[in-house]
Amino acid sequence: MTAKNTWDLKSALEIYSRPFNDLMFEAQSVHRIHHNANTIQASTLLSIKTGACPEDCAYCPQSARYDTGLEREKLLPIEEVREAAKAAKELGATRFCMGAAWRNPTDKNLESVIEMIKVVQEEKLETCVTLGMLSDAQSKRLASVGLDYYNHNLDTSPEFYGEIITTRDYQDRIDTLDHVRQAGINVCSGGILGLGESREQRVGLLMQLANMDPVPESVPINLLVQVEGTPLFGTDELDPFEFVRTIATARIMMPGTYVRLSAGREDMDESLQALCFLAGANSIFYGEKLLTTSNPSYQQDMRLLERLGISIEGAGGH
Ligand code: SAM
Ligand code: DTB
Ligand code: SF4
Repeated sequence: MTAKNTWDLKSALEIYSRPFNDLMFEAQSVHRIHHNANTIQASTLLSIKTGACPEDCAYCPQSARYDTGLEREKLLPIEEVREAAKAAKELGATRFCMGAAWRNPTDKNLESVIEMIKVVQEEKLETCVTLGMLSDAQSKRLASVGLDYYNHNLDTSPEFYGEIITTRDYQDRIDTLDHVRQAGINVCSGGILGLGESREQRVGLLMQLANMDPVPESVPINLLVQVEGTPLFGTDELDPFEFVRTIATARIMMPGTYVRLSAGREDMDESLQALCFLAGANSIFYGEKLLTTSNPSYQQDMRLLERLGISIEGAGGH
């Protein structure tokens, strides 16, 4: 048993604010103790229910409250899930993550998703779903079918959270993560940067994640994809070095965790992505689409990884 982490804002901020080269050196040193420095994990995303979400997350193109021109869709037919899983496997992804624009799934919704999880398992991929809030019983039901990961993000620090989402509170998110953890499912939880938050608030998010007991196995760090029609469209762009600092600090605070360079890679050039890997990011979303917005193409990513000498973990033949 390892002791629970008790990071405070002062010590976490001290790390985050070091001279850039010192921070990068420390992050890379920690990274090498806990991970292979030249491999990354790759997950492919599929939106199984798109749009018309009742929540008001100010960054999200899928909220029914904002006119983003998104077509609302019913639950995806199971054969489309199978095809997408096969294609992801073929291209070298090892985990398949299905997302639904729900506040929470009904028990009937959950059974439909379970059929999809089984189809993905048949393709010998790890499974992850992100469906909104979950009850204790629903988490146990997902665990009983062997779901590997549940994604539910804290998104930002508790202090800034109310500026971004009003339809559910921070504690609701923590409760869902507790249910998932108690059920024995691996936890994937992270956040978004570039929402207009302060440096303290970026560090505040990392503190919340790093002080969880145990720490999430997977921490996605998204850069806001600005979508016209959402309240955050037009927000001042985040200094890219602040993004890299957040990744490096996450690596130092959560040494054994997979830190995922998530949404927003399309808006980053390749040198910036390489800096993120150097800072300790060791996972990506791989595939031409995130949930509703675009991601770099397979060819672009393959070329980048080849140029950097990075390979995808566990991808047979790749
Ligand atoms: N509805 C579920 C929920 O909110 O938990 C699952 C899907 S939701 C789209 C998953 C996560 O995607 C959000 O928590 C947020 O961190 C991220 N996300 C959504 N829109 C984004 C955007 N425009 N840019 C970056 N990340 C985004
Ligand atoms: C996460 O942290 N990022 C992914 C996944 N978990 C579900 C979603 C990113 C969504 C970006 C906006 C979109 O494509 O709709
Ligand atoms: Fe709905 Fe999830 Fe988007 Fe929030 S982030 S509006 S809960 S789909």
